[in-house]
Amino acid sequence: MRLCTCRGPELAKLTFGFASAIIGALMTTFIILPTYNEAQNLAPMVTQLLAQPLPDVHILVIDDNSQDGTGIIADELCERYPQRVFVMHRAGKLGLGTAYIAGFRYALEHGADCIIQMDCDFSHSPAYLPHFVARLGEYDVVVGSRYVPGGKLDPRWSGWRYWLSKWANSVWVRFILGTQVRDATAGFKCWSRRALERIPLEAVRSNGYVFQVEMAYLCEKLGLRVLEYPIFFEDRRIGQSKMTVPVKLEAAWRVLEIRLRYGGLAHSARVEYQRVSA
Ligand SMILES: Nc1nc2c(ncn2[C@@H]2O[C@H](COP(=O)(O)OP(=O)(O)OP(=O)(O)O)[C@@H](O)[C@H]2O)c(=O)[nH]1
Ligand SMILES: [Mg+2]
Repeated sequence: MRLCTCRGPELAKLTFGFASAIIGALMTTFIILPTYNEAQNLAPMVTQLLAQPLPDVHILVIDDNSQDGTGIIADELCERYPQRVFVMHRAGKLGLGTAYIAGFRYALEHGADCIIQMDCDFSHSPAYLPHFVARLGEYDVVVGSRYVPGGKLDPRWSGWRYWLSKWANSVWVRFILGTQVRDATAGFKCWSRRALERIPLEAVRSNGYVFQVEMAYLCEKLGLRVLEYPIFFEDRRIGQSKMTVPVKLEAAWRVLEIRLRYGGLAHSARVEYQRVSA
């Protein structure tokens, strides 16, 4: 006699598919894509995003007057996908932080239930989106994390870059701010409306890459339920990084500034990570 062999993985997949279908079907999702010189990445990225099984999805491109014509491509995409793709043109390179704040406000004003922030260089794979959205019933924020079990960095990263990122997350930010999240600099996040409504966006001042850290810190300070979901972080395929050494140094000292501005972290952090099946 054969006992019912455990169909755990299939059952989990089915349950996940069902939950994701239900949650996804009810949600209006806005994807915020800040761009600066992403002419070769933008159109393929939008195509892949629209191919994801998310029914009511809108993409907002926030372009800072890119010199390589990204803004013109964004306008063409708006025409090709009316009511799906939108573009906000800004006068110049005004920074990632203000781009995201503007995008969050726009999404909230236009009825978003779920707001996704991601890079436009394929470091953040669109394939994760349905998985993130499906978890917003239980969590307020889902973070695409490189530093939880199952998460992975592109092996093409140099040892120096790997070390610096790991040190910034595991030592510097944790030590200064006392945060629990393992990938505090993650730029791939899925926010529920209720989470962004609780964060005082007008108080968020970081504009460069440390914006991600300030938002992660506020999530914990406010006791939002955060899930770190392991991702494979691929190095950008085309185009140039805007992450120069001065930008990195500025980010490091700005962590101190966040600490001074908000004071000590109240013990309200509720961070978990998605366990991956072996
Ligand atoms: N609107 C706007 N977008 C920006 C700005 N700076 C960077 N971006 C975009 O933000 C995303 C992240 O920038 P990246 O240059 O990839 O920086 P990064 O991901 O930290 O660095 P890499 O790991 O080297 O790719 C990309 O989609 C950029 O085009 C800015 O000042 N304004
Ligand atoms: Mg990038």
